Amino acid sequence: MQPINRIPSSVVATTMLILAGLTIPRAGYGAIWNITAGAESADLGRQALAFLPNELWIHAGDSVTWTFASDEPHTVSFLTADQLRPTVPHDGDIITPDGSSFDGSAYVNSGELCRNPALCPPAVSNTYTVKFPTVGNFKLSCLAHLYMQGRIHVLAVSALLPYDAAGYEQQATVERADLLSDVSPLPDSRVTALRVIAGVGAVASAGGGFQTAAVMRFFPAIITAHVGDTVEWTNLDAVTNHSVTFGTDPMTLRQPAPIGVVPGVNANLDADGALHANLNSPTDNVHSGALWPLPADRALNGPNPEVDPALNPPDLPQYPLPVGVHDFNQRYRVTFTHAGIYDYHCAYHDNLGMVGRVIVLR
Ligand SMILES: [Cu+2]
Repeated sequence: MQPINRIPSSVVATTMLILAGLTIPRAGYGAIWNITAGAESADLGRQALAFLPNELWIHAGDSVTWTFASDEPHTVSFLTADQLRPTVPHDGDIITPDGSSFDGSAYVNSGELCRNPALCPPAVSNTYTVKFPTVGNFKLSCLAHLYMQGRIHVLAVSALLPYDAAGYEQQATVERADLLSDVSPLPDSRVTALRVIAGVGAVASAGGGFQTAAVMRFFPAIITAHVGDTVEWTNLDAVTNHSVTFGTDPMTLRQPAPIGVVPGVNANLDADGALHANLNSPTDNVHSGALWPLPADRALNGPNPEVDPALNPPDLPQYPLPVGVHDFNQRYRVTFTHAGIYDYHCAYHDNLGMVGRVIVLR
């Protein structure tokens, strides 16, 4: 073997550059990984509330660009370890600039973005990029949807990555197809003449956390009743809130309106806890408030004693509850006192085509 000082320095330099190029993965130079947030059917009724794929292994120094692919808005948000989920995810929240870095020390949040930026003001783009300068495993959350999560595993530049871009594309395609066909839109046995399903949805899980499949439709969309009949709506979605809204949207969507104040258009509680409104005319305004699925029970005494408390969260994985879920109910009833055509909508998802009609005959 020749001593290295016998080799011209230019040859050594060139050889080292070639070796460097061969042994250091390209991603080490700051690769950008392109994935998507959200997916929807052509009619917008089926929504995948998911990061696709929801788990990614990258190198320190790499960036991830999410393209928002649905009319339903989502956020790309990285909370710090001790940070609680913001109370108001949609409005007035801190938004960090496109291209922000996340290393676990400071909050990064895209704000609500969607496929068409014009539908998600003040957004001007349907992409958001986050740079990951340091090694770590980071949880990704959508602040608009509680059960929409992901994980970004940031590895040392020398580490081998398990998947390439094509591999992630394949995973995303499978997860997308699965979520967009996940729930049955019409469980026939539960629909009778005067009962309407206000949305169906299910929570699924992938390696990086929760994903949600939701069908944002009323089933059936058109229903015929007679004067004096009561129609009942039930939200069958595991986590997505919907509303039954006749007329104009109130200022606060979460609260029912009006309640006990407008003669003839009152919304009162039935004995079984369901809100119940009376409608006299298609021009009356009534709003169910957010119809939420009932939350699971909280765990007694916090940690499971069989598990090291230091390793076990104090509550079940579903908790803490999203702030503000205290006025939930899943059911709403309306009695129609006059004939007419009554159009209604979900105040949260009418932009996706979640609308319905009750034809009231004499
Ligand atoms: Cu809805």
